[in-house]
Amino acid sequence: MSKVTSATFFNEFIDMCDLCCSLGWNERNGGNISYRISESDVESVKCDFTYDRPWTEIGVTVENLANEFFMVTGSGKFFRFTKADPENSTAIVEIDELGKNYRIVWGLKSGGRPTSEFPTHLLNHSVKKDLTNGAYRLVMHVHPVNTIALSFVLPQNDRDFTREIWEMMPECAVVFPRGIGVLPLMLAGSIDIAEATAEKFKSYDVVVWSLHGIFATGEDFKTVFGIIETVEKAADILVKVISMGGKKIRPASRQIIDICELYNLDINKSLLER
Ligand code: 2HA
Ligand code: ZN
Repeated sequence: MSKVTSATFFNEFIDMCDLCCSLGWNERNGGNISYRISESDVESVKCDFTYDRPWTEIGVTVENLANEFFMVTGSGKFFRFTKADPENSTAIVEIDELGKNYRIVWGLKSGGRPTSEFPTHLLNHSVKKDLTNGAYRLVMHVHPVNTIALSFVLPQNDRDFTREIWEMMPECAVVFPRGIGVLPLMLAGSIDIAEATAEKFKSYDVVVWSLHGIFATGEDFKTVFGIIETVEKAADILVKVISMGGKKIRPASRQIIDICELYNLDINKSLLER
Protein backbone atom coordinates (compact mmCIF):
# COMPACT_ATOMS: atom_id res chain seq x y z
CA MET A 1 0.00 0.00 0.00
CA SER A 2 1.32 3.41 -0.96
CA LYS A 3 2.34 5.46 2.06
CA VAL A 4 1.53 8.75 0.31
CA THR A 5 -2.02 7.88 -0.67
CA SER A 6 -2.86 6.60 2.80
CA ALA A 7 -1.45 9.67 4.60
CA THR A 8 -3.92 11.99 6.34
CA PHE A 9 -2.52 15.19 4.74
CA PHE A 10 -2.84 13.61 1.30
CA ASN A 11 -6.47 12.60 1.82
CA GLU A 12 -7.39 15.97 3.31
CA PHE A 13 -5.81 17.62 0.26
CA ILE A 14 -7.67 15.44 -2.23
CA ASP A 15 -10.96 15.80 -0.35
CA MET A 16 -10.51 19.59 -0.39
CA CYS A 17 -10.03 19.58 -4.18
CA ASP A 18 -13.24 17.58 -4.51
CA LEU A 19 -15.21 19.81 -2.14
CA CYS A 20 -14.06 23.06 -3.76
CA CYS A 21 -15.00 21.69 -7.16
CA SER A 22 -18.45 20.62 -5.96
CA LEU A 23 -19.02 24.15 -4.58
CA GLY A 24 -18.24 25.65 -7.98
CA TRP A 25 -15.10 27.35 -6.73
CA ASN A 26 -12.73 25.46 -9.03
CA GLU A 27 -14.06 24.99 -12.52
CA ARG A 28 -11.90 22.95 -14.91
CA ASN A 29 -8.28 23.65 -13.82
CA GLY A 30 -9.19 26.96 -12.16
CA GLY A 31 -7.59 27.55 -8.78
CA ASN A 32 -4.79 25.69 -7.01
CA ILE A 33 -3.76 24.39 -3.60
CA SER A 34 -0.39 23.87 -1.91
CA TYR A 35 0.41 22.32 1.46
CA ARG A 36 3.75 22.43 3.32
CA ILE A 37 4.20 18.87 4.58
CA SER A 38 5.47 18.45 8.14
CA GLU A 39 8.84 16.79 8.76
CA SER A 40 7.22 13.82 10.46
CA ASP A 41 4.79 13.32 7.55
CA VAL A 42 7.67 13.54 5.05
CA GLU A 43 9.52 10.95 7.12
CA SER A 44 6.60 8.56 7.04
CA VAL A 45 5.89 8.76 3.28
CA LYS A 46 9.31 9.40 1.71
CA CYS A 47 9.86 5.72 0.90
CA ASP A 48 7.46 6.40 -2.03
CA PHE A 49 9.54 9.33 -3.37
CA THR A 50 11.83 9.14 -6.40
CA TYR A 51 14.61 11.62 -7.12
CA ASP A 52 15.24 11.17 -10.84
CA ARG A 53 13.32 14.18 -12.16
CA PRO A 54 15.18 17.42 -12.95
CA TRP A 55 15.49 20.49 -10.74
CA THR A 56 13.49 23.39 -12.18
CA GLU A 57 13.71 27.10 -11.36
CA ILE A 58 10.86 28.40 -9.20
CA GLY A 59 11.25 31.99 -10.47
CA VAL A 60 11.46 33.42 -6.95
CA THR A 61 13.83 32.75 -4.06
CA VAL A 62 12.35 31.35 -0.86
CA GLU A 63 15.34 30.73 1.40
CA ASN A 64 13.28 29.86 4.46
CA LEU A 65 11.58 27.06 2.51
CA ALA A 66 14.85 25.34 1.57
CA ASN A 67 14.60 21.52 1.81
CA GLU A 68 10.86 21.65 2.51
CA PHE A 69 8.34 19.38 0.74
CA PHE A 70 5.00 20.59 -0.65
CA MET A 71 1.96 18.84 -2.02
CA VAL A 72 0.57 20.92 -4.89
CA THR A 73 -2.05 20.74 -7.65
CA GLY A 74 -0.74 20.29 -11.19
CA SER A 75 -0.87 22.96 -13.88
CA GLY A 76 -3.84 22.39 -16.20
CA LYS A 77 -5.20 19.51 -14.10
CA PHE A 78 -8.96 19.43 -13.53
CA PHE A 79 -10.15 19.64 -9.92
CA ARG A 80 -13.10 17.42 -10.82
CA PHE A 81 -10.81 14.48 -11.62
CA THR A 82 -8.28 14.93 -8.82
CA LYS A 83 -9.89 12.42 -6.49
CA ALA A 84 -10.19 9.76 -9.21
CA ASP A 85 -6.60 10.23 -10.37
CA PRO A 86 -4.47 11.99 -7.76
CA GLU A 87 -1.17 10.63 -9.08
CA ASN A 88 -1.69 12.46 -12.38
CA SER A 89 -3.35 15.57 -10.93
CA THR A 90 -1.09 16.48 -8.01
CA ALA A 91 2.58 16.32 -7.08
CA ILE A 92 4.83 16.34 -4.09
CA VAL A 93 7.82 18.59 -4.73
CA GLU A 94 11.06 19.16 -2.88
CA ILE A 95 12.65 22.63 -2.64
CA ASP A 96 16.45 22.69 -3.01
CA GLU A 97 18.87 23.89 -0.37
CA LEU A 98 18.99 27.42 -1.85
CA GLY A 99 15.21 27.89 -2.06
CA LYS A 100 15.55 28.58 -5.82
CA ASN A 101 14.60 25.28 -7.51
CA TYR A 102 12.10 22.48 -7.07
CA ARG A 103 11.88 18.90 -8.25
CA ILE A 104 8.92 16.54 -8.37
CA VAL A 105 9.45 13.51 -6.12
CA TRP A 106 5.95 12.01 -6.35
CA GLY A 107 2.92 12.32 -8.66
CA LEU A 108 2.30 13.94 -12.07
CA LYS A 109 3.15 10.47 -13.34
CA SER A 110 2.48 11.14 -17.00
CA GLY A 111 4.29 14.48 -16.91
CA GLY A 112 3.40 18.02 -16.06
CA ARG A 113 4.41 20.66 -13.58
CA PRO A 114 3.03 22.34 -10.49
CA THR A 115 0.35 25.05 -10.81
CA SER A 116 1.18 28.18 -12.81
CA GLU A 117 0.67 30.08 -9.53
CA PHE A 118 3.47 28.16 -7.79
CA PRO A 119 5.63 31.30 -7.30
CA THR A 120 2.70 33.03 -5.56
CA HIS A 121 2.06 29.98 -3.39
CA LEU A 122 5.69 29.68 -2.34
CA LEU A 123 6.18 33.39 -1.59
CA ASN A 124 3.01 33.27 0.53
CA HIS A 125 4.24 30.18 2.38
CA SER A 126 7.56 31.94 2.93
CA VAL A 127 5.93 35.05 4.46
CA LYS A 128 3.56 33.06 6.67
CA LYS A 129 6.12 30.48 7.81
CA ASP A 130 8.18 33.32 9.32
CA LEU A 131 5.23 35.27 10.71
CA THR A 132 3.55 32.26 12.37
CA ASN A 133 6.62 30.32 13.50
CA GLY A 134 5.81 27.61 11.01
CA ALA A 135 2.19 27.17 12.10
CA TYR A 136 0.64 28.04 8.70
CA ARG A 137 0.95 25.21 6.18
CA LEU A 138 -1.77 25.74 3.58
CA VAL A 139 -2.37 28.16 0.70
CA MET A 140 -5.55 27.89 -1.39
CA HIS A 141 -6.61 29.77 -4.51
CA VAL A 142 -10.23 29.53 -5.70
CA HIS A 143 -12.59 31.27 -8.15
CA PRO A 144 -15.87 31.79 -6.23
CA VAL A 145 -18.61 33.55 -8.18
CA ASN A 146 -19.92 36.16 -5.73
CA THR A 147 -16.54 37.44 -4.54
CA ILE A 148 -15.38 37.81 -8.14
CA ALA A 149 -18.63 39.56 -9.10
CA LEU A 150 -18.23 42.04 -6.25
CA SER A 151 -14.69 42.85 -7.32
CA PHE A 152 -16.18 44.30 -10.52
CA VAL A 153 -18.38 46.64 -8.50
CA LEU A 154 -16.73 47.55 -5.17
CA PRO A 155 -13.77 49.91 -4.88
CA GLN A 156 -10.69 47.70 -5.24
CA ASN A 157 -9.04 48.59 -1.95
CA ASP A 158 -8.60 46.75 1.35
CA ARG A 159 -10.70 49.14 3.43
CA ASP A 160 -13.86 49.45 1.34
CA PHE A 161 -13.91 45.80 0.35
CA THR A 162 -13.34 44.55 3.91
CA ARG A 163 -15.92 46.84 5.47
CA GLU A 164 -18.61 45.93 2.94
CA ILE A 165 -17.98 42.20 3.52
CA TRP A 166 -17.64 42.47 7.32
CA GLU A 167 -20.98 44.29 7.50
CA MET A 168 -22.85 41.38 5.93
CA MET A 169 -22.52 38.88 8.80
CA PRO A 170 -21.16 39.14 12.36
CA GLU A 171 -19.12 35.95 11.79
CA CYS A 172 -16.91 37.70 9.25
CA ALA A 173 -14.99 39.81 11.76
CA VAL A 174 -14.54 36.76 13.97
CA VAL A 175 -13.25 34.56 11.15
CA PHE A 176 -10.95 37.15 9.53
CA PRO A 177 -10.43 40.01 12.05
CA ARG A 178 -7.40 41.33 10.16
CA GLY A 179 -9.60 41.98 7.10
CA ILE A 180 -9.18 41.32 3.39
CA GLY A 181 -6.37 42.51 1.15
CA VAL A 182 -7.40 43.50 -2.36
CA LEU A 183 -5.26 43.63 -5.48
CA PRO A 184 -6.30 45.26 -8.75
CA LEU A 185 -6.38 43.18 -11.92
CA MET A 186 -2.87 41.87 -12.52
CA LEU A 187 -1.41 39.17 -14.76
CA ALA A 188 -2.09 35.76 -13.18
CA GLY A 189 0.96 33.52 -12.98
CA SER A 190 3.37 36.47 -13.03
CA ILE A 191 6.14 37.19 -10.53
CA ASP A 192 4.58 40.67 -10.06
CA ILE A 193 1.32 39.23 -8.77
CA ALA A 194 3.25 36.74 -6.60
CA GLU A 195 5.19 39.56 -4.95
CA ALA A 196 2.14 41.82 -4.54
CA THR A 197 0.15 38.96 -2.96
CA ALA A 198 2.96 38.09 -0.57
CA GLU A 199 3.11 41.75 0.48
CA LYS A 200 -0.63 41.62 1.30
CA PHE A 201 -0.15 38.36 3.22
CA LYS A 202 2.16 40.24 5.61
CA SER A 203 -1.07 41.85 6.93
CA TYR A 204 -3.90 39.51 5.91
CA ASP A 205 -4.86 35.82 5.71
CA VAL A 206 -7.14 36.39 2.74
CA VAL A 207 -6.49 38.34 -0.44
CA VAL A 208 -8.89 39.05 -3.30
CA TRP A 209 -7.46 39.18 -6.80
CA SER A 210 -9.91 41.54 -8.49
CA LEU A 211 -11.76 40.05 -11.45
CA HIS A 212 -10.17 36.68 -10.70
CA GLY A 213 -10.55 35.01 -7.28
CA ILE A 214 -9.36 34.52 -3.70
CA PHE A 215 -6.07 33.48 -2.10
CA ALA A 216 -6.29 32.36 1.52
CA THR A 217 -3.84 30.86 3.98
CA GLY A 218 -3.80 29.27 7.42
CA GLU A 219 -2.77 26.36 9.60
CA ASP A 220 -4.88 23.61 8.13
CA PHE A 221 -7.57 22.64 5.65
CA LYS A 222 -10.61 23.36 7.81
CA THR A 223 -9.36 26.83 8.82
CA VAL A 224 -8.60 28.00 5.29
CA PHE A 225 -11.78 26.46 3.90
CA GLY A 226 -13.74 28.24 6.67
CA ILE A 227 -12.26 31.62 5.76
CA ILE A 228 -13.08 31.26 2.07
CA GLU A 229 -16.54 29.87 2.80
CA THR A 230 -17.31 32.84 5.07
CA VAL A 231 -16.01 35.48 2.63
CA GLU A 232 -18.00 33.92 -0.19
CA LYS A 233 -21.20 33.61 1.89
CA ALA A 234 -20.97 37.30 2.86
CA ALA A 235 -20.28 38.18 -0.78
CA ASP A 236 -23.37 36.21 -1.78
CA ILE A 237 -25.48 38.25 0.66
CA LEU A 238 -23.96 41.52 -0.55
CA VAL A 239 -24.63 40.65 -4.18
CA LYS A 240 -28.28 40.09 -3.23
CA VAL A 241 -28.45 43.33 -1.22
CA ILE A 242 -27.00 45.29 -4.15
CA SER A 243 -29.37 43.49 -6.55
CA MET A 244 -32.34 44.54 -4.39
CA GLY A 245 -31.34 48.17 -4.77
CA GLY A 246 -28.43 48.23 -2.38
CA LYS A 247 -30.12 50.10 0.41
CA LYS A 248 -28.91 48.98 3.81
CA ILE A 249 -31.14 49.79 6.80
CA ARG A 250 -28.13 50.56 8.98
CA PRO A 251 -24.42 49.97 8.68
CA ALA A 252 -23.21 47.28 11.06
CA SER A 253 -19.77 48.71 11.91
CA ARG A 254 -20.53 49.24 15.60
CA GLN A 255 -21.71 45.64 15.91
CA ILE A 256 -18.45 44.41 14.37
CA ILE A 257 -16.44 46.23 17.04
CA ASP A 258 -18.75 44.94 19.81
CA ILE A 259 -18.33 41.35 18.65
CA CYS A 260 -14.56 41.66 18.52
CA GLU A 261 -14.52 43.10 22.04
CA LEU A 262 -16.76 40.26 23.23
CA TYR A 263 -14.40 37.63 21.78
CA ASN A 264 -11.26 39.61 22.54
CA LEU A 265 -10.24 39.63 18.86
CA ASP A 266 -7.56 41.90 17.50
CA ILE A 267 -9.67 43.52 14.79
CA ASN A 268 -8.05 45.83 12.27
CA LYS A 269 -10.15 48.89 13.21
CA SER A 270 -8.53 51.17 10.63
CA LEU A 271 -10.50 49.29 7.96
CA LEU A 272 -13.77 50.47 9.50
CA GLU A 273 -12.99 54.18 9.23
CA ARG A 274 -15.07 55.95 6.62
O1 2HA B 1 -5.82 28.05 -13.86
O2 2HA B 1 -6.44 29.64 -11.31
O3 2HA B 1 -4.84 31.64 -11.59
C1 2HA B 1 -5.25 28.15 -12.62
C2 2HA B 1 -5.53 29.47 -12.07
C3 2HA B 1 -4.68 30.58 -12.46
ZN1 ZN C 1 -6.94 31.58 -10.69
